[in-house]
Amino acid sequence: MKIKSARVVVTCPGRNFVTLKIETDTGLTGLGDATLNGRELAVASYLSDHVIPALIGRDAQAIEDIWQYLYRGAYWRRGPVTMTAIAAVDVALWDLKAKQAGLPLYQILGGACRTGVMVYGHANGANIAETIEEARRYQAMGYKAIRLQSGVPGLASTYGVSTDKLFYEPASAILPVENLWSTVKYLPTVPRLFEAAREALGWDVHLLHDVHHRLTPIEAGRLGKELEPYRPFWLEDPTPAENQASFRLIRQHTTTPLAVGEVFNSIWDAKQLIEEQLIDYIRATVVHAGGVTHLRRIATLADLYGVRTGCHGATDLSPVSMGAALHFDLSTPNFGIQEYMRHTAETDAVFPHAYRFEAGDLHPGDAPGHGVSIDEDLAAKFPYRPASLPVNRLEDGSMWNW
Ligand code: GCO
Ligand code: MG
Repeated sequence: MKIKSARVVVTCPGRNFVTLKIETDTGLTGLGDATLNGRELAVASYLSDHVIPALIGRDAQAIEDIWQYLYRGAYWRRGPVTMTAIAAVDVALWDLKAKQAGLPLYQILGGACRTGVMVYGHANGANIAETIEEARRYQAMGYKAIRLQSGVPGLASTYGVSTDKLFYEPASAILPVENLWSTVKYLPTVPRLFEAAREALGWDVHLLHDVHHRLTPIEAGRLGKELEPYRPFWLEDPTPAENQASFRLIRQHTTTPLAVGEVFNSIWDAKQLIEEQLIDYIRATVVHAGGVTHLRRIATLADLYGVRTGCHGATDLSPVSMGAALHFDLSTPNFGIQEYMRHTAETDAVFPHAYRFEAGDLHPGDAPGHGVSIDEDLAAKFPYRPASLPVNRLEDGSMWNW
């Protein structure tokens, strides 16, 4: 089975998605997601200008060799653009291999080792009461795990709070919107939110929270400690993770489980965090961390150290990524949880898929491959629209992490 052609499809059914479609001489096609929020065209160019020409004529079954060719063969290794492009090729090739075998991808990856993939949904509101009302809606839909994000008194906006409750989308204007941040205002609100949530929702539901890289390590230690009585499932991205050793400081102060890595693109970003057991969940995803091939390597390392997976699954990851992630989740022994932000009806129509939600779990379905396709005629009706993620400033005007 040789690669005959490949092309990049950019579409915007509500938000931008970049998809790689690989066609083989046997007539089979494979799909990979190449979406990098706010940097879509950089990956599209990397694929069209540098990767696709090198793929034509190769054996589509040689997934590992092609991965090594694109990774080792690029003198300028790693980085989100390169690794997202490699991921798109990798996922499309796994899709092809499973289709060729006539099996759902999870069977090729070793078979199911659980009955379903536990997911968490996003409850958010302008204040604590609204967030809890949302969380009740998620509970009623059957979710076993819910992320709580609430507005902060005194701040006009904050990460994770949106008007459109099911489809949070932070990328908007052509140039980044500027948000204002205050750690002093934020810090006391989270324990209050969790206290109110436990009172209203009980203890039978997992509760999560995303700090979105905004604290210093010692502030993160304090927040983790203050949340301990409410038994959070995890505290996510408490601080930026370029300095992996800084998580030692957080660990010294709290037993609240930590989840990190949605922005990671390689095993090297997480090596120390995993080997020193500084985190509990690794958030790397198929699309931004080099595909199924590389994510499996990260998960295998994590398994040695008792770290479980908790793959990123925001709406900027296309249904193709969600499909591939679910096959990975179902067949990975140290799976922990999968993030699941629902896509809009337009997005679901452009990407028909076999996965389904049932009683708090997602299941990838049993269609051959990863089970997600693209309706290219419909995709063409939604042309690309430039959009950027916001930036953050402190109240004195200095730049901060968004
Ligand atoms: C999450 C993430 C997202 C990111 C988004 C950026 O935990 O789901 O933090 O909401 O902000 O994916 O593109
Ligand atoms: Mg996050």
